[in-house]
Amino acid sequence: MRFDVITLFPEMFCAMESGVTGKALQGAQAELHLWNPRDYTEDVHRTVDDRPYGGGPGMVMKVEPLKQALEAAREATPKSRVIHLTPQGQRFDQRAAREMAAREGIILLAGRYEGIDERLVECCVDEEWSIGDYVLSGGELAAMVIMDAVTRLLPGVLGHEESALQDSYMNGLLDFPQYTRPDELQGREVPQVLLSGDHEAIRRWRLKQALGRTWIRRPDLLEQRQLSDEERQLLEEFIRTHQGASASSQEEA
Ligand code: 6GU
Repeated sequence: MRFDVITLFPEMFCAMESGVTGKALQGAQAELHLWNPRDYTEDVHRTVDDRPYGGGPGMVMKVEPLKQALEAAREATPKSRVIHLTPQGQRFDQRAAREMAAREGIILLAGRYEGIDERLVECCVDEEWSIGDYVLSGGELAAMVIMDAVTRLLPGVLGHEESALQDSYMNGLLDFPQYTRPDELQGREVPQVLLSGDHEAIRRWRLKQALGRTWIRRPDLLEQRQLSDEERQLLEEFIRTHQGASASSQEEA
């Protein structure tokens, strides 16, 4: 998959060279092309910002260099849709990541300052996405979040062991807890079932933990998801032991 990013800070994207995204960029699975509006300026100061009509604090990205950079990217990859990263966009989630991973490429437009001219959005942007309800200083980190989430879903990027199918959210639940050596750490033991070698018991325990955690921490995710008979039964067991445990801790208190 091809990622084209329009950014005033191309050097930030060296972060993509590490880990899973780095491996995908080295292999044939992902490609990254960076387009800097500053390279499309024509004045001696290479100006990339401009004053907002109507006044007020802050600056807006200067139209002409941004438009030129965007047009150059679109020419290089005509089938890719242009995605503007903005807190005003739709909320990005795992479903959006899966959908984007099926595309040949995307052009990610990372705004800076107070944003970009609305007429550029109207003429040249196909989609607007946000990564959450907080304000970042620019779209670059959001672009990298999307690149990471999408890249790990591309065929051949994750090995068998770390398959994305097992991830949190792929099944609509939070992940179960993980443990590694030693089997006792500061008086805390690894749950016995994980040492038992009973794969079916381990599967059921992990599913129960995933359901229980989701019930406690993200009940909204459970409301969006149908439970199988087995899942419903495991969650009921979890809730019973959870309520038993919190009742006895209240007695102690
Ligand atoms: Cl996409 N951009 C900016 N500047 N801030 C954000 C965001 C995007 N998503 C969440 N906060």
